[in-house]
Amino acid sequence: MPDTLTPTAIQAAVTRALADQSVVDMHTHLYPPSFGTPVPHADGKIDPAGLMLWGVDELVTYHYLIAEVFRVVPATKLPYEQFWRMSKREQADHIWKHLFIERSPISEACRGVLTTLKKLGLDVSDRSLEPARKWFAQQDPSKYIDKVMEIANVSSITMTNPVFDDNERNRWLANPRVGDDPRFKAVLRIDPLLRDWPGAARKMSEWGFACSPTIDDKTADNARKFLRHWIDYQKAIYLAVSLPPEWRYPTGTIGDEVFEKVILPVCAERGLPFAMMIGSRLRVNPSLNDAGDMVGYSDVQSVVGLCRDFPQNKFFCTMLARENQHELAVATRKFGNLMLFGCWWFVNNPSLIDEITRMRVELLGTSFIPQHSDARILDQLIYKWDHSRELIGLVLAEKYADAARAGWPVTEAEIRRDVKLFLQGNFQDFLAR
Ligand code: FIX
Ligand code: ZN
Repeated sequence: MPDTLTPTAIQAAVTRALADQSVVDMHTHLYPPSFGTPVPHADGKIDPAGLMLWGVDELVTYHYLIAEVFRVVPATKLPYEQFWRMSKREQADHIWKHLFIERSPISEACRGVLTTLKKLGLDVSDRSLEPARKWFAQQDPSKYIDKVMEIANVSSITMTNPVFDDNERNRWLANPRVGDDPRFKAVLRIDPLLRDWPGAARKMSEWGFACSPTIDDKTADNARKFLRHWIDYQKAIYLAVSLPPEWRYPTGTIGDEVFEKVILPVCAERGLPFAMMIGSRLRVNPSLNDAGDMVGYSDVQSVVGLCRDFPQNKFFCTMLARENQHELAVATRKFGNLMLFGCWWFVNNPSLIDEITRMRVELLGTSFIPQHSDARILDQLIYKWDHSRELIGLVLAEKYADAARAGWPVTEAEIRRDVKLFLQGNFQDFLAR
């Protein structure tokens, strides 16, 4: 029997295994340079509406931090419109002053900025952003992606490609190869199909896929054609939506038909999973834009209904509310066509990542995907995975030590095997299944 590890040696083995294992990051909002970048950099070609976000000013103006700064400098002091009229640099200076200088940067989002800059070798102990700005301005975007992927030990970045977003869609139409960067994989994001069918039907009709507000056979056929077209165009590896807390299945409304006649048949036919990110209540404070969304308690039984009624379909699922995590983990025990993933957004905090990951290991063993980064800014890969690797490691070390105490000969090789499943295998196997 290979060397069995003692409980103390297990922690070190788990930490090594997690550090050495590259991640396939299954959900991000990141883009390669081919989608353009608004960030000043070495060769200077800036695209104000470019989608590749990176660098210190983008890091500091992450929507998580915009929500936090309006807590300490309310809109009665700095009106929202005035903030949005400021340049990215001025917004970053404002946030840095109020969340990092005049108060201690101890929120998870603030700590994330610090971890990222530190791991890039950028010293912020002088509390100025200027040296970092100078450094980022010298970077080449494509080379910088390689650098960040190396530091974060991420081997593949899965994008989120909302086809109903004009800026995004026009970039695909302008250049069919815009997504052909081997470091990135595409995901067909189709929220309007389930959040606003009439609006989606109107747009698909404008794009040559005639769809009516009701799902008659012709509409269902054209909507399926629309999905097949964009799956091929983007070479999408799965389809995805985010859904509000109120979402239910079945309801007897048009939403059911969109699932039954459009999305699920195409996903099954193509063998592609359908990802449901459930529980985001959008724009409760519209003045905050992306920072204005919040969480709501959602219905796990609707997910159960889909998994039971559509056994030929594969489903990824993550929920936003802490209160849904236990029921969702138990539901996942019941359906092999359901893959639970990530600590999404408002549960992507150390105390909750620990609680949720611990519960999932206890209920699901090694058969779930513990995390995704949801990075919107490239550099965030560094802190999102650094923080999550540490937290996942604490849970795993404890669970292996428990097994060892119960007499199981835990080995480093088997820890590495399991860690590979957690950070990439479970995702890739589910795609291929
Ligand atoms: O729906 C989503 O994919 C969410 O992750 C985003 O919309 C959200 O704004 C976010 O960045 C969460 O981390
Ligand atoms: Zn996301």
